[in-house]
Amino acid sequence: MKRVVLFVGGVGGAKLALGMYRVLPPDALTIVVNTGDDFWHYGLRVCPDTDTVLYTLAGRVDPVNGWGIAGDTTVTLDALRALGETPWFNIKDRDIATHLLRTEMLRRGHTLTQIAAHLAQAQGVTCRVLPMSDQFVETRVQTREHGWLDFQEYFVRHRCQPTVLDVRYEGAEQAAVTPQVAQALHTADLIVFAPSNPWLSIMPMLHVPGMRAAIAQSAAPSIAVTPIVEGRAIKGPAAKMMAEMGYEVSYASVARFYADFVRVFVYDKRDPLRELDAPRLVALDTIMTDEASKVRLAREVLALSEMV
Ligand code: FO1
Repeated sequence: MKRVVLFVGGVGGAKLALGMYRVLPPDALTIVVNTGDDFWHYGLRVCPDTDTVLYTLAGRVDPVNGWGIAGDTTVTLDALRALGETPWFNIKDRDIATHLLRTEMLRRGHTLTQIAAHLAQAQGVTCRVLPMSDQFVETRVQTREHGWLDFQEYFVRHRCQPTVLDVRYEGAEQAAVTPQVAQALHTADLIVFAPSNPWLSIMPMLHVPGMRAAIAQSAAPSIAVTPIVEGRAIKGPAAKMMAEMGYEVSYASVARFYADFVRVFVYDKRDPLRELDAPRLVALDTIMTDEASKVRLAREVLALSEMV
């Protein structure tokens, strides 16, 4: 049995996570989730990427948005509006229960890792879903128009419209790799980076002190999947951000990002093969529109581990 560690961000990463979850026995799969998008909102600790992965694997995710819970209601948001608030982040009623419980468990002294395990178990998710760290790390985005913004302010409030100048990961220096993540990497047979935004989803995880070393020290080879196809991001602001930060908007830029720690880079078969020294390039159909395509890509990525 191959033990796989999958690094994921939000909606795009959750698609490959679901494919892997369908293909692998649950104890062979560990999903490490970005928590750089986490923030406080109306006194609640919200962990969007953790919840997106859990709701997706539990079969509860809103199929239109790819985040939140299918069929959720907006009674609380409407009540807030009636009280004169203009909430810009759509936390709906059932989703709020998750944030309430997480916030209360934090108050009782539980770690993010323990809370994610509890939320997974309560929703019937049987693989391990591990936050990248138990310390709070918060991604901040420097924009031309508004200066430094919290990630969700940039992403949701300003709809990724401001021009990105820089990104930083606040609190990362004080964070640490959890024993659970370290153990999973130590015993892994394969490490996979999902098609998530390199700067907003993967980088926060790599900034946790010890994470790069744990990946490097693992005997497992690493494979990354492109989030950029035909010069466009499958989802989110990756392509726009890359252009604003001065990168060529192509899978080649993302492959270069991974060059020093990934052996194989999966680009999309719709794109031409480029000349790169490293990593080794493999073309697959990376577009995941339905469950069958998620399962197919997961199988094909796992099959690549035979050649790395
Ligand atoms: N994304 C939006 O674009 N608008 C929202 O109002 C929004 C609310 C939301 C609530 C809970 C949750 O878990 C995720 C939510 N997201 C929303 C998605 C989230 O901002 C992003 O998908 C990730 O942080 C990026 O990976």
